[in-house]
Amino acid sequence: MVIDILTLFPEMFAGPFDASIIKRARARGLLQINLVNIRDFSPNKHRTVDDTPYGGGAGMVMGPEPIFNAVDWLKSQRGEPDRIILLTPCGRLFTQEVARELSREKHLVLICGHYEGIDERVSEALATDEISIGDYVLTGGELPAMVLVDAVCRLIPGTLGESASAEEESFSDGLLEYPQYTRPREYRGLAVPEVLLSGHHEKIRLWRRRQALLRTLAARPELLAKASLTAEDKRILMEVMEEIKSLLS
Ligand code: 4F9
Repeated sequence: MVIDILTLFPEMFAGPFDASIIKRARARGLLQINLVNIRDFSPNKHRTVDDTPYGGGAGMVMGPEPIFNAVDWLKSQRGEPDRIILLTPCGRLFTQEVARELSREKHLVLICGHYEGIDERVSEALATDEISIGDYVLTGGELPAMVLVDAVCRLIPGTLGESASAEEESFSDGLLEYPQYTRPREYRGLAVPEVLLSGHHEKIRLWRRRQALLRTLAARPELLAKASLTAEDKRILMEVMEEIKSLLS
């Protein structure tokens, strides 16, 4: 996959993209990240990229020309991208499902805005998608772009290596993950649950599933309502409800 990132601050991306899974994916040629400095496409000799808003108001607005020019240049280099994504609080919420959808594409362009906002014509006539990573205001779209690249990268076949599977993890079945433990068996008086030391694979599987269901019910009940539960899941939840009833009687 090729990901072109348009930003006024390419230096922000150095750390996160040069470590761990993303570093390995790039080294293996599974992911090519290309940082494009929007300022290089300014239409004037002062290299400005922003201006005061029409109609008045505080702050500066990023103008359309540098962003349209940068995308035109990218298209001339590599052809039409699959998606041109603007990171903005006005976008649709980024979820694991959106990450999965984007991981099937070959070529993404991400546009990171800054200042008080971006000229509306970028979303009107250039972007194919607008994505928000959550309901908070940041100083720019750079951190959201990094979040998107991280979540998408690990879904590209081959990036996680032999041992790990993206499908076994949180959200793949709509539930939170069960608790994990490693050595030592007891730490500061805190013991590892006995069942995990038993070697009884079926008991362990059932315990983990129950924990995942209980955790999701307690912390994120709205996820449980949306999850695709098996007959076994429903039986486990019924048992839990019976246990709660007997506690209250
Ligand atoms: C973008 C916040 C995407 C959340 C961009 C200020 C942003 C954002 N998700 N905030 N510029």
